[in-house]
Amino acid sequence: MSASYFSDAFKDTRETMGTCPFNDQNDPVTMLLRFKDVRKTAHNTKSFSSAAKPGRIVVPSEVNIRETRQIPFEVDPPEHTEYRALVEDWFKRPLDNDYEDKLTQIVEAELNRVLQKDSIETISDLSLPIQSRALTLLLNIPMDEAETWISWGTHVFRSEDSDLDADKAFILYDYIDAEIDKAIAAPNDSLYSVLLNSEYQGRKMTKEEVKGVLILTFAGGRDTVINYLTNTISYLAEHPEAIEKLNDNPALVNTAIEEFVRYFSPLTHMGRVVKEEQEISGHIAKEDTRVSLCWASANRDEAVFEKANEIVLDRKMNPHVAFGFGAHKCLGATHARQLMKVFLRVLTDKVSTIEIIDAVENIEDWGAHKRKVGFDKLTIRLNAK
Ligand code: HEM
Ligand code: EMZ
Repeated sequence: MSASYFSDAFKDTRETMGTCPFNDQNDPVTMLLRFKDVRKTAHNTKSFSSAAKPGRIVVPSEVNIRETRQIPFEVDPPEHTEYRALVEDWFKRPLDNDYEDKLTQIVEAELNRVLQKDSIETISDLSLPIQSRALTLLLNIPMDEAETWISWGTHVFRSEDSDLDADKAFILYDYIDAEIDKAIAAPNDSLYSVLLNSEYQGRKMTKEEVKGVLILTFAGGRDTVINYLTNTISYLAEHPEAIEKLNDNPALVNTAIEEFVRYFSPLTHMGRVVKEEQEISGHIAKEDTRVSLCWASANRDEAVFEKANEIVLDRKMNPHVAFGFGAHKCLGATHARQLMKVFLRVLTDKVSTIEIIDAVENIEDWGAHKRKVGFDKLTIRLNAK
């Protein structure tokens, strides 16, 4: 089996049942696997709520490691709409030419650095540094701040031994508290200060609300982006002809970034708490139980995607839900897409072939289903043009 093959882990259950139970820390969740059900449920924020106890809509649940509500992620309309409006424009800044130029400089510098080496470990030597440095642009803070985040490792809530690591999570929470206090003492042009100056329902945002936005910005955009970059490298290593095609045809990059994110679906699923009992593909979703929207399964649904298990770089119709669907669709998607585009452009410009030396897969365990989401390690050699 090749390193860049990511199987459709939910295929049989999606086709025969449509849903499947997963026992998460005694708060069971029913995973919704069909594209149609995932979109319909994501759209119905009245019956399927995100505004539960903080951490409860995440699978595995984070109720034991977090009290701060992530904003706007763990809020329902109409409150969600007002919070989201406060940050929407800020999260569109990646479309500015200046932002794209700076992203290009970051990716070029990182690739130039690793091209000098005989071999590299993709996650620690390339994906994590690029993700972290790029995030300083989104927060509008000095680039050297990324060194601190790089030292934290890949996932802010996870460690080698455990999916939910409270000690590690508190490193991030304490860091954000300190940064908020710094921005109060010396206001600047960063996201921290912009949020501290924003008004929600006619009053200033509280420190706790600002912290909720920042935790989400750090957590939501970290291992998703790292897996995207790393998994794309594994594909290009095993499909060297794609490197040339992408380099010769800039328009192909636009469809390729969507296809990679569909195929890899870096965020497997996200939960909702049932507010009003509903039936979904034969499952009776009872009040106060959880369902999850399985983006990864929906994105391989053959009722919607032809050749769903293949990467088709120029796929024309691609209504994937890798960035979610409806009110909560990913706020970081503009940043992620710009980074993915720049990354493909710069990489295919500088590199002719990529050799995989060693690959250790990262397999998520969803009970009956084991899903490859990325790598724990991907050692490669990059051959410069
Ligand atoms: C929401 C995926 C990158 C910030 C979401 C959702 C998905 C998703 C599926 C919907 C969650 C739901 O409906 O409950 C991804 C993927 C990424 C990515 C696959 C990378 C390839 C980022 C980045 C950031 C970010 C880089 C910011 C730094 C957010 C935020 C929300 C969100 C703030 C919540 C929006 C809301 O509730 O209104 N993301 N994300 N994401 N994402 Fe991302
Ligand atoms: C939460 C989530 C956000 C959660 C849109 O997704 O990403 C997960 O990786 C985090 O663990 O807390 O931020």
